[in-house]
Amino acid sequence: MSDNEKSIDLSVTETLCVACDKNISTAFDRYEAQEPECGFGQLGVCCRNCVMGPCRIDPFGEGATEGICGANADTIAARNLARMIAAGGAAHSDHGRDVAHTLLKTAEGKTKGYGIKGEEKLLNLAKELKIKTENRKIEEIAHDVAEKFLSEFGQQEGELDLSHRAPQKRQDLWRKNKIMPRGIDKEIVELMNRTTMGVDSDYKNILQQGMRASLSNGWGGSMIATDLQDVLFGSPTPIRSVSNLGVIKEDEVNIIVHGHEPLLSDVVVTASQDKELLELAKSYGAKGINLAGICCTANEILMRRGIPIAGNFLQQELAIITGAVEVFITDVQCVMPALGKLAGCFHTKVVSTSPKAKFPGVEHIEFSEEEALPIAKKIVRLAIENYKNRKKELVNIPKEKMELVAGFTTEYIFQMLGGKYRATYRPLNDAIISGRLRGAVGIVGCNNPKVKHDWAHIELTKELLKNDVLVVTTGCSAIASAKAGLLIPEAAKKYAGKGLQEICEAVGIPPVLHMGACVDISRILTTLCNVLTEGGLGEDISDLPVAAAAPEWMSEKAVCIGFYAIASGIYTVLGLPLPIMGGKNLTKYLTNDIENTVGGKFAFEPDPIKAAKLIIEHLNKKRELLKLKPMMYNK
Ligand code: SF4
Ligand code: MSK
Repeated sequence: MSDNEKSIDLSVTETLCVACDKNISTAFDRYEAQEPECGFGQLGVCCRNCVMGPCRIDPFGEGATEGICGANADTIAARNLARMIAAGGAAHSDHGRDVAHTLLKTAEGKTKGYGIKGEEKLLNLAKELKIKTENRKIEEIAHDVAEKFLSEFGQQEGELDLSHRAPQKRQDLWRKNKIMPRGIDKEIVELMNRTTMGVDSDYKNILQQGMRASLSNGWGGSMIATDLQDVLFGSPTPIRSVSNLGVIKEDEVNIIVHGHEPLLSDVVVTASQDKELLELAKSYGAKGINLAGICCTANEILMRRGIPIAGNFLQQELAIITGAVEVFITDVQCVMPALGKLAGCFHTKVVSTSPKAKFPGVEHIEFSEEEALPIAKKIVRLAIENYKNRKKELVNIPKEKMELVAGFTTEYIFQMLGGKYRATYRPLNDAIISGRLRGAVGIVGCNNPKVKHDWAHIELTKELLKNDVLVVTTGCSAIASAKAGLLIPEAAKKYAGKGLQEICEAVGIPPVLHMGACVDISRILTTLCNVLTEGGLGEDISDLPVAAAAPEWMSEKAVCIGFYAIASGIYTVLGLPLPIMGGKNLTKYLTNDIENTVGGKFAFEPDPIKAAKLIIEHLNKKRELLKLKPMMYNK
């Protein structure tokens, strides 16, 4: 495959040429080295859950039709998939736990570099959790809120508090089908237990627990992460910034943060603006300190502090290949182990910070909440001192960069539509009811070298905009949209159908709303709850003309998200199939029959235009069932 075929982003194809000249391999090359793919793994029919195996099922029925224990293809594929849900849910939920823990320590006055910036959000949360607020210090309230959420990780029975944000009908459906999440860790542990050798072998029963574990993430761990980050760092409001590798500066000390948790990246922002460190940078001949981010930690500090985005998942190695990055800081999730070796070709120091995520050949400076700011300053100082080692002849910074507006939250959409004093979702509901807007779609998820980088995200997004569909986005898809110029209000005129254009112009918003990092998909869920409460669009999430898509997904977290989306009643289209196709009954169940139980189901469609067609048909079907008016402009 030529470099031009690997991405639609010029900054990527240019940097891949540089890598090729220098004989440096990236994920794009390593993907090609893996071909042909292992068919058994791809179809989900390889099991290594015990050492009587590994066992493989022949998808053509010519060899083994069951494992040594008698597990068939559906059981094996369901167990493998369930373990992906458990791992993905564990990642997001552990993120939520860390944030709750930091809030607790901050409330106790035991951290350096944090405060409670989102007091209004905290008070609303306390009210929701029935925690007393009158005549109490804000720290006392924060302490109780953090403790309450921390207790939900180990809770053994009952229901997760935030699941009660779901519409009544949805909650009843979860209870009836025994998928209402009881405790966050409990659901993950039970799923791991059920999928171990000789426990659950009924694929539907396995995925019932899969859904419960996924819901404990979507309406638990992830939602806790989002809400408590807003308490600690403040709720985002729309903010302008810039994206793509062109944000890296030739004459400044460049620091890249990559990973997921803003606990570290937020204090790095503070440290990079420290006067003493700025002076130090100047004394080393740099004009300043330039901080930029990759993946979701980038989305976090973009939304709250306007820090530029250097790129999405498949650009992490490319940032180092620019030759102009002094320090590349990582925390957890989506960090390629390749970075350490790659940095050895340049002056870049990769610094890992989480005790949970160390990398071979990488310097480790351990992060702790108690000493957050001093540690962040130490890392920034390391970057400044490394500036002198930059090799000018190795510097190749692509010029591509694009303006963006990010930071739309559930609360902000409420205010933006109605104005501060009569906050309401009414205009949004009315736009859907009147046929100006067909519906809304969440486009989320990663990049994957199996798909031309960013291509599926952008083609799908543009096709939906053309058809008067409002798009909300998070994660690496949001970054793809940013780089393609879809996150600016002017994009409405260029890409949106007439109805969507009218809405965007009236409210002054882009046609694609950046709602944050992967954990912030929880913001999309709460927005849908508010739309339902506003009235006129049914009683349950599954009634709404909405859908979800992950056109270039790769992570186990995406599997978990997909499951909580369908279990919340949302039709979800994946650009790459789940690795289950060897289990024919299981595949039929997840792409068809499960809709009768939870109102949502999966579809797998690699062609983004065909995926848009499937989604539009789904939105039209929901509009018909709600007896909404025909589309105003775009039939
Ligand atoms: Fe084989 Fe069954 Fe063991 Fe899996 S659990 S490796 S199918 S014997
Ligand atoms: S960072 S999970 S590559 S979206 Fe959230 Fe991007 Fe996927 Fe990681």
